[in-house]
Parts: sequence; C-alpha cells; structure tokens
Amino acid sequence: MSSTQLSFPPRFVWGAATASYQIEGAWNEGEKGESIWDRFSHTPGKVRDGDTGDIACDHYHRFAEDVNLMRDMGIKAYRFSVSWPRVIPNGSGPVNWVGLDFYDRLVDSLLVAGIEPYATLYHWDLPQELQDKGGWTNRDVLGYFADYSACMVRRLGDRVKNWMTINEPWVISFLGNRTGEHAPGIKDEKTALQVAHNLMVGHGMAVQAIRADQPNANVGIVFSLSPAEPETNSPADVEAAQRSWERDSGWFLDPILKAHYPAGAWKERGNLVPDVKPGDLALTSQKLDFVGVNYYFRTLVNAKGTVDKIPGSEYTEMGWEVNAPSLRGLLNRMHKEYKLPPVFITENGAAFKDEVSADGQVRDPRRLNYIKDHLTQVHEAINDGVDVRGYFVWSLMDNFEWAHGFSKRFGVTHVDYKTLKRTVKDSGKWYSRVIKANAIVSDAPTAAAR
Ligand code: IFM
Repeated sequence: MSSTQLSFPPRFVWGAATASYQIEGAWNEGEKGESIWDRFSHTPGKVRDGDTGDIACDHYHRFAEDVNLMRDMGIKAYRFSVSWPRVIPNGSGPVNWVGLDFYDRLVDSLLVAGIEPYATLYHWDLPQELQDKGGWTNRDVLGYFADYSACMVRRLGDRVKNWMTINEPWVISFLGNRTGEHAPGIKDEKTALQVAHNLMVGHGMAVQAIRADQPNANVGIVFSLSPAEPETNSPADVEAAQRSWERDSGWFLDPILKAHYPAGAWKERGNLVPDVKPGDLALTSQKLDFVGVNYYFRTLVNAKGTVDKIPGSEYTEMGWEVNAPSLRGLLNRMHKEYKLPPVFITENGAAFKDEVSADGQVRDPRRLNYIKDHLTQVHEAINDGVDVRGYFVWSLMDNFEWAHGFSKRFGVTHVDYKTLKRTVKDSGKWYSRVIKANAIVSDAPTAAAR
C-alpha cells in the first residue's frame, strides 16, 4: 500500500480480543470450578502435545501487566470473556466472590488505563458440573446461564456497558458436539443441532436478564461466519453455495435476526432438526444493540462440495485461506438480507509461524498484511453503507488455540511460554499506529516506532 491513508469514522472502536480459557491459566485457583475445557485438555489425546490451559499466558496473575501493555499500544477497547466456573463454580448456586473480584479488578484497571471493556459471557468454558447434567442439551442450563449473566451484570454493569452473550454458537455446537474436536468431545449431529438451538434460546434469556438489570446496556451476540461462495457462476455451484450458507450461517443468523430457521436447510436436515418449544423463536430474536462478526476465511463451494485447496491462494498456519474481499462481501450480504443492528468485527487475525529474532524483535509481515487487507475491506464496507462500529484484532497475544494447543500463534504480541514474556510484534506496533491515526497507515515503520 502507498502512504495514502484510509481514515475511519471518528468514533470507530479499535480493540483487541482474548478469551478466558485461552489466556488466564490459574485453572484451579481462587476456588474456581472445573470447566469442560479443563476436563477435555486433561484427557490424554484431546489436545495437541498434551497442552492445557492450566497456565496459558498466566493472565490471571499478570492482568495488570497486560492492561499496561494495551495502554502502551494505544488500544481503546478490550474484548475479554468471563470464565463461568470461576464465578459460579458449579454453574448454578453459590457465587465465588474471589472469582468475581478478579473481573472487578480487571475492569477497574482497564478503565483507569482508558480502555473500554467489552465482556463476553460465554467463550466455551462451561462448568463441568453442568456438562455432567447434559450441558447445553439440558434446558435448565439455559436458565442457569441467564442467572450467571445477571450476576455478572449486577456486579460489573455500572462500569461495563458492552456485553456479548455467546461467542460463536456454530463452533460450540458443531466442533464440540458433532465432530468432537472441542470440549465436551461429543460426536452426534442431532445433539449438535439441539445444542445450537438451546444456545440461541439461552442467549435470548440472557439478553432479557441483562436488560432487566441494566436497561441501557449494549447487548449483542458473536457469530463466526465463513461465507459460502460459489466456485463458478454455474447454477449448480450457486445453489450449492446457497445450501451451504443456510446450513452454517443462516442456521444461526436467521433465528436471531429473523425469528425463524432457513426453510431449505430445515427441510434438508430432516429428523435431525432440534426440538423447538413454543416461544423459543421469540426468545432467540430479542432486539440487539449490535452483532459481532468473527471473520477469518471464506468457504468456496461447488456442486461436489467444499473446495479445499484453491490454486494460487495463500493459507495461514491453520490451513485457512486468506481472502480479505470476502469480508466485505459478507458484511454487504448481511446488510442486505437482514435488518442488521450495528456491527463490530469482534475477531479477525491470522496464525503464522513467528520467531523472536536475535535483536529481540518479532517480524510478522504476513500477519500485518492480513490485518491491513482485512481492515481495508472493512473500510470499503463502511463506504458501501454497512454500519461497522469497531474492529477487535484476534488476538492481543499468542494463546491456547484449543485443540491445537500452543502450536498456533495468533497474537499481535508474542508470548514466550517458558518465561511468559510478552513482546509486541511488528503487526502490533503497526496496529498501534493505525489506532493513533484512526486510519490504515503505511507499514513502513517510522524511526519512533522501531
Ligand atoms: O482462538 C479462536 C477463538 O477462541 C474463537 N474464534 C477463532 C479463534 C481462532 O481460531
């Protein structure tokens, strides 16, 4: 890119995101209960190299350092998640004040540093005790989730104005319950579809619980979206892409934003469809203040299925195709097909192999370019008329990448897992300059930024 700057709207929110299990560690400290990810990662063979989140980035003990790091980077907003079993160890019942105090201190230090907190209530670490009772297939869990949400908002709602209920219902349902790659490791499609439905109902109940306590809170949900695009314009490829979109994206967007399931995918799923109780779709479609979009890659589809390796495309360490224009296409599609509230890009980023050079720097030009290209498409989408209010890079720092353990690094800050030292990568330094300029700036570092 030349030195021409692409400016963002004046109040555009520049943030970074993380999640509790991926960074906190302290898995059994402060009277925290066991989560399904504790159980899963402690089960041999579930996570690459036997990695666990027992220590992770040790953020539980180092949060003050991490807040200072963000402040020094100029980050304006921090999206973190709350570990439900840290706050309510058994999922329902007594509150653990030690756990609640941790988030209280985190929020206070963010505010002192001038960083706006954006809290996610569920980023996958379900209390194990609730999984033992059937997890998200048990309708009681939906009520417990609403109670836990209310508990968090009662404690932090005077300072936290932005709440996200569920992070990525697709991943929770399908990787956790259909392929079993994620906790709780179930491999059953019907269960997965019931979990998907119940998550959306639980989301709606949580929205109501949050608003009952804090009517002025901004409440949203976060979707992982990998837009299905046809490989060619042939009617067969176009139809296959539409089917794929409905099965994966529409399945979640429609109940939340239109109060019904996509008819085609519903029919296609036959007797696998979930049990939908009267009133459920009114709950799933609670009015929202925003939706979060997590975008990493598109899905290219032809009449035979998904195209795995696309000739000429770049791939990240996750094996995900790099395709920034699809983000713009996705945002426009959502804008056109739904009555869309404001949008935040709640996650976007890439895993690449990074090394700390002899001079102590981490040069990660591919990640920098990835973020720059995607921000450019967000900028285009805003020009197209999509109301995008902010961008949260995934991730503030390298962390536990679920079944991949620590083998995939997504951070704009490098974490040495032996010493736990944080080193801001080139991409992070560049991101700081973007934030300061409120514009996409050239990636040639200035002397001051070196
Ligand atoms: O690390 C995850 C995150 O927890 C949820 N969204 C995708 C990221 C990268 O896989």
